Amino acid sequence: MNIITRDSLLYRVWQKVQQGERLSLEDGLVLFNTNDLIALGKMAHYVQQQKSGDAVYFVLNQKIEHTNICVLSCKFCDFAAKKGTDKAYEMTTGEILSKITPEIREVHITGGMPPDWEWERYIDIVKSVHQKFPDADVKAYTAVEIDFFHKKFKLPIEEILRQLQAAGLRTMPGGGAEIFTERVRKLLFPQKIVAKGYLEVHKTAHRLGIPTNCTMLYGHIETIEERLIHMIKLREAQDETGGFLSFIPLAFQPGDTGIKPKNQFTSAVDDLKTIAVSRLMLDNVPHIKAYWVMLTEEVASVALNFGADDIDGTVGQERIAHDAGAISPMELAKEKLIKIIQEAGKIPVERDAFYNPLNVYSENVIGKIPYLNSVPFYHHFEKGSFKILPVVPRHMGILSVQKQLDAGLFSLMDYFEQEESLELIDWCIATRDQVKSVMLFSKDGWADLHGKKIGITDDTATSVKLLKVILENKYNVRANFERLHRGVNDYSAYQAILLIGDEALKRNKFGLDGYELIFDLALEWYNWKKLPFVFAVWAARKTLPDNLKNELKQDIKKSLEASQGHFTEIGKIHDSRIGLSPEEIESYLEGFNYHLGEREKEAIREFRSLVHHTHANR
Ligand code: V47
Repeated sequence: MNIITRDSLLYRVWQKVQQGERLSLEDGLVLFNTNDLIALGKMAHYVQQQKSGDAVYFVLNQKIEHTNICVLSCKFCDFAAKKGTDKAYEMTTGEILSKITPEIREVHITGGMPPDWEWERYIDIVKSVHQKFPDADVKAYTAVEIDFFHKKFKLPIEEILRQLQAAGLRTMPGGGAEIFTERVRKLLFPQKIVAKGYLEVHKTAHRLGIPTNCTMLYGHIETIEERLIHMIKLREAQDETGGFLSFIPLAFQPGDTGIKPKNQFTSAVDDLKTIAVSRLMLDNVPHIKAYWVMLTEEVASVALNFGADDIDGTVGQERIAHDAGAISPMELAKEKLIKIIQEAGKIPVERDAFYNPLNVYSENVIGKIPYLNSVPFYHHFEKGSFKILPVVPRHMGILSVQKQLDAGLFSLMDYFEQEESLELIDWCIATRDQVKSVMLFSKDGWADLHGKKIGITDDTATSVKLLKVILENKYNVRANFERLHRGVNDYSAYQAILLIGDEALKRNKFGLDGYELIFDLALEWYNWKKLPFVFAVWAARKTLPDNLKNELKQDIKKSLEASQGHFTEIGKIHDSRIGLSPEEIESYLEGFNYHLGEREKEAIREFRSLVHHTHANR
């Protein structure tokens, strides 16, 4: 992509972005200081497109603020009240449940810190919501609240999180980060936990398999440098655990806080810059949220082309921002959210708390597997009539069954299941011998895995089936399988772990602690059958009009031709993300055959018959 700007410093940062290089604090200052807002937005949009394609996510969510009574007195907060005052309120569990309706998919629970609530009451809220609304993911309690529980109830942070998780907590909100520097903390919220405490709570949650969000409150007394320090601290924590799902820059609402004049909101320019800079600095955080409640719908809508790929949700009765004078409505209907996203030229994707796509509101959508081996198909893809939705293979299959996708690179098993409605187009992802990215990390050799527990990736059915076929038919071994969830996992309960995609590629190089043996499933297959293995095939919905099918075929062909012979360039862009050298990436990509030829078709037939005629079919 080409960006024209008269800001030469900005152009230098753009070159780093294109190479996939990590940006420094100094680069961040260049981004904030530029007058070329449009070029900055385009840079962030480029990164956004690489991460999320054309998708913008929203969730049908309900915000619950169970009480505003708070022992803290943070200067920026107009929501909190002291017990016994007119403004103070407390909700019973029954009142909380009465606010949730069956279509809600995420319940976001946060509140003040009252002096007299028992620990059981917090657990009861999570448990009751989870039991009465099992389809709604509970996202509850900020790091500040967790730290408050830890001190008040004298329980270790890990124990608190474990108990909440057992009660039904799925993810955690990012509130309470404010600005990490001590200068700001002392002036605005001296009683709150320090940056280290906030990050420790989140990292502990990540290790337990609870993904979280992270936030930054901006537009009050902080400096630009302090915003960047804040982002860099979050980026470092994410390097350690990978458990942050999204980053939400929260625009300060002055209200009656006295910190700023009542009507002096952040400017739209500052909001858009902050969103764009976050996208560029936080290279390892998957999503950036434009929280319409604090930005207004208008600014949030523009932000969807400035790096943000999430607009939060319907929200339903928000209080924290509105008590401080937010001028946005207190909730938005689903149809309104869809319209905002469509008007921004994006695909509205209704999601769950883990960013799994539930419904896609657009036509001509192509699914894109978010793994390195599919990059040659998409790197030079000129979208024309299509929009691109990155989605892991399993969800591509689910969306296709629901007729919400028109074409894509389907996992082979998903294609088998939908052969009646899908038509193959001439390309695939097939190995020559080894694959390097579908790997079994094991404590035992094949024969000793009999009766053992194997943790398997939740992302695709094909690799899992291949593993079952190899175990049962090649080694006559029956093992027990348990699905891992996306993100951080505790592997200790498993004798072997099946990983795929970039994670497997990384672990293949650096190893997985405790698992000495590493098996390449495609190589196992090749040594056994002397055939390639086809992991994924390009297919389009049979009902897609012929002109669009032809356009798609041309697009794929052109993109693949433009990529082949340029794998080093792709390698340079992706090396830092994957942790492989550009040469290693080049050799990895060269190991694939992308054309669906006769041998690949024979391999598909062989695998299909093994899947159909063996126990592994179950
Ligand atoms: O922690 C308080 C902030 C946060 C004001 O994780 C204020 O998905 C602006 O964290 N002006 C709560 N902000 C909101 C929050 C959040 C919102 C949406 C989604 C998610 C998520 C998290 O609001 C507080 C504080 O940082 N806040 N007062 C104010 N006057």
